[in-house]
Amino acid sequence: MAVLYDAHDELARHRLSVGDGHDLHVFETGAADGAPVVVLHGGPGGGVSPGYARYFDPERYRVVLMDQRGAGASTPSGGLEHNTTWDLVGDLEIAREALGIERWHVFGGSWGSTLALAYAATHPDRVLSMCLRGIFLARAREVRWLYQFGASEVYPDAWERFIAPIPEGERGDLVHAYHSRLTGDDDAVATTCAKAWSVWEGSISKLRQDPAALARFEEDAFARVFASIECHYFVNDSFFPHDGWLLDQVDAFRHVPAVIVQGRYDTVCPPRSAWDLHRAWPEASFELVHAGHSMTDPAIAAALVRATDRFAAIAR
Ligand code: STX
Repeated sequence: MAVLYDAHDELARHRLSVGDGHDLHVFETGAADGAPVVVLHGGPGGGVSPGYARYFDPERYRVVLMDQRGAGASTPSGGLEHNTTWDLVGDLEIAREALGIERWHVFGGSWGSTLALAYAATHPDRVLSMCLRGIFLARAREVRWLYQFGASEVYPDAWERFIAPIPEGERGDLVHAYHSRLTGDDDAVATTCAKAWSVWEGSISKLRQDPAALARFEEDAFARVFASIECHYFVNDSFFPHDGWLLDQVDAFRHVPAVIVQGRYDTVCPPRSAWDLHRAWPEASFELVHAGHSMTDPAIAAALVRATDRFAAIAR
């Protein structure tokens, strides 16, 4: 991972009350006078880790990392009430203002790309650039691919473990079958299901599977938060007005400098979505690289760092 910058020193750490009982964990690294960038994590519900800062030159960027509602160290942990895409978009504005930032770069992969696009669609004047990876447009076809049929055919071994907690008669709609168990009264069942859900996604995200990286997905606490927030979003069509809504918003942010980095062998968010976005938004650079889904896959990491190095020069 020599392509990444060294770990950054922390500049500041905040707890930000955004209303509805939600408090967000936000921290900053890099240079206080650097170009501001906000890092949007995946899931939803995945949380950020300090390593996400390593995609930025610490001398040129002020990196803002935040755990979205219910995720990571934000509280209430795993909270599903008042937790929608539009709440997360609103939180970005609250955070931006609280930090005294007029406009910022936006960096996000997977669900982080979804949220970046939703934010740019509604607040295009606040976005200096967009660096998007492993594109997820939250369309029904993408959710179906990941949790019903598609990825199942590439990873039949991991899939067997994913469907194991659900009785055969309910496997025709796995997202809803999981949702009822993740939000049900039986704590032990909810934990078993959360781990199966979380491990499924963790098992298929890298071009070369790394057993060590799976450990986090297997932790009870992480799995409960990650699975329940993801499932909550996906049974609600990620709170978009209609399927494919993001693709219809491109005119709002077409002018924003952007790069789309996509792994050819991404089985979590297959390249169809990045391709559809590229077709709708040819102005954005498009890089289809030999990699899977994970931002740590070497070709993805290299492309992301090239992009952030380039965007650092954009005037605020
Ligand atoms: N969700 C894909 C996603 O955003 C459909 C995602 N997958 N794994 C992650 O995010 C983490 C690495 C952040 C846990």
